[in-house]
Amino acid sequence: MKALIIVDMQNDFCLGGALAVKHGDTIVEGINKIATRFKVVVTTQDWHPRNHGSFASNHSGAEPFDAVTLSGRDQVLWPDHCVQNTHGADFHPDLKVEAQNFVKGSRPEADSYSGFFDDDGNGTGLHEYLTTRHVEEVYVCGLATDYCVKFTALDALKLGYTTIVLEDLCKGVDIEPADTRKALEELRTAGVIIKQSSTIEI
Ligand code: VGL
Ligand code: ZN
Repeated sequence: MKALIIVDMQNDFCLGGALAVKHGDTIVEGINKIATRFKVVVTTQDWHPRNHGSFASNHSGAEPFDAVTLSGRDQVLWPDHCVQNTHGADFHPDLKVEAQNFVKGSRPEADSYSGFFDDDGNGTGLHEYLTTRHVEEVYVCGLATDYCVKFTALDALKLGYTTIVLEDLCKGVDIEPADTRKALEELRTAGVIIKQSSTIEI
C-alpha cells in the first residue's frame, strides 16, 4: 500500500504567515490533485504551545534563526509560528484533502521536524497508523523541504518505507540560499527517491 504524507501545509508557512516559505502556497492545488489518487493520505501539523522552546521570543536576547541548545540538542530558533488553536496553525484554506492528521512539536521542551518522532524520540502515532494500513511506500510533499519534509523523509527511510519526495510539491525555507538544493542532495544520498509529481504512477 502507498501513502501520501502532506507535511505542514499550514497558514504560517504560506504567504503572509509568521514563517512564510517562499511560494509555499503555490503547491496546494497540486497536492489536492495528487491526493485523490492515494487510498491512504495523512497530514502532519506543527502544533506548538506559546511557550515552545523553538521560539526566539522564549529565549531572552535571542533573535529568530539564531542557533542554541534546547534540552541538550542543537536548535534553530524561529519566529513564533503554528501556535495551537490559532489561524497560523490552521491548514491552508485551499487544502482540500481527506486525511488522518498527526500533530508534532506540542510539548515546550522538544521540537519536531519529523512527522514521525519529536526530537526527544516521542512518536506521533504516524508509524503505527501507516503500519495498520499496511503501507510500505510513502510519498512526501509539503513544507518545508529543508526542514520538516527532509526529516520526515529520513525517518520514513529509517523505519523501512520506500520513500519518495515529490520535489515539485515541496518548497524550502532557504535560510541560506542553497539549503533546499542541499537537502534534496542529502535525501538522495540517504536513499530517498526524488521525483516530479507528473511522473508518478499511482
Ligand atoms: C518547520 C521550522 C520550524 C517546517 C517547522 O514545517 O519545516 N520549520 N517548524
Ligand atoms: Zn515549528
